[in-house]
Amino acid sequence: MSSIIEDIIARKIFNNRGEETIEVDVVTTSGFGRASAPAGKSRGKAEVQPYPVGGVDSALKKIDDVIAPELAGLNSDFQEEIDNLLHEIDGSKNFNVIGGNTAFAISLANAEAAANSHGSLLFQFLGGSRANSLPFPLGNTISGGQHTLGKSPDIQEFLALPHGAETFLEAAMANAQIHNKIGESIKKKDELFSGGISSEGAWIANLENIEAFEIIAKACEEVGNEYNFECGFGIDVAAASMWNQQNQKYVYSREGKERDKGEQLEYLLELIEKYRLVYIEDPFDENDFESFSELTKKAENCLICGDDLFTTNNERLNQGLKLKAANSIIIKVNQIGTLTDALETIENAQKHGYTTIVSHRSGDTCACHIAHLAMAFKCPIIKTGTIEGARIAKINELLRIEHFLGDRAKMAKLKIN
Ligand code: 2PG
Ligand code: MG
Repeated sequence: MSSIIEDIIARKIFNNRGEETIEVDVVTTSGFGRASAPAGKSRGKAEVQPYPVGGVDSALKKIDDVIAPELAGLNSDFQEEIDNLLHEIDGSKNFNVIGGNTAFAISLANAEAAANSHGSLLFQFLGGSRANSLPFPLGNTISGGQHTLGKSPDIQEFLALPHGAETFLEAAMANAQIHNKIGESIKKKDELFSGGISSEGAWIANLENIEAFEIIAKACEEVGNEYNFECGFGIDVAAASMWNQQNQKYVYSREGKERDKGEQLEYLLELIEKYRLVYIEDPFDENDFESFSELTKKAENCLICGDDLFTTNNERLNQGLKLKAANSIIIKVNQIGTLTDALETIENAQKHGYTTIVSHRSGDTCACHIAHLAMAFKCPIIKTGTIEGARIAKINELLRIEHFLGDRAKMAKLKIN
């Protein structure tokens, strides 16, 4: 078996929002890998630049003219070498020459091609034969903020986490059921509700924040009772998109309220207590490491997670570690560019006891590499939707993996009380 790169083929495809994205095939002497890049809507300011000037077309040209000839003949087994070469070809700090999404698609397609060349599944190739822990699915059920238009909650995501499930199948079933029950509750509350969903498959409805909390709390409790295991829930505040730098307040436009840092902290602590939240992502602006640290100190038993805060960037994580800002981190490989970059961040986070959560993006394709990355790199949570094509592709891949592993499959260890 040989895994020498013979060809790199890149094309334009579309994500689930109908936006152009890049797809890359890596062909080796005895294998093949394919990956496509997702896209964020509420992007962190420290993320790498997704495409060069000229967008996807210009990225494709760079692959054909420069990257493919440079990579041809290399061994796809040496992921780090390939990823370093992508940095070298780019030459900038934030991939603004070739584009972070270009680097992402090549990097992931290469990993898959290497695995395939050895007749291995991606998660086993990257994680070894002991990679048998399934992540818990953190599933978006109600959308708000920048993921919606018009009247909806200010908070971007209301996420179910069935952390008491004993199998991935049960967890995925519980999440789908919670989503379903939420839809029924919204319909009862608002007869004009017509069942709209966001690009992540979560309900879009005319709800106040507090109504969304009540509805998801009830659904999680009912489904938890039905299945006889704990179904918790949490939120992605995506607070950077609410932060008004000028008057130093978080603007809750739907609620008609503004909160300064202190009020935001109090508000979130009240929500944690009242609804026993198990998860809060991006509770403060992406540059406010201190407030993250304060909330982490005060909110025991709740995962306080940095997404826009860290942008999968190891330097930003190190900044956070010094202040003990957050206790968990979102991993989106295309925030940083390559698999090697993301792995460095994952290892650093895990070494310091942070819970690592591999995540989809709001604009996504049916590619399911994140399912394999969660398995390979022992991330105990995968953040994705509960329904919808691009989300269910990831859920279904984990179901295939669980089925394939049979008796060896077990759920990850997750620190939630
Ligand atoms: C987030 C994500 C995914 P986006 O904020 O966590 O849910 O959104 O991909 O738009 O950055
Ligand atoms: Mg987020």
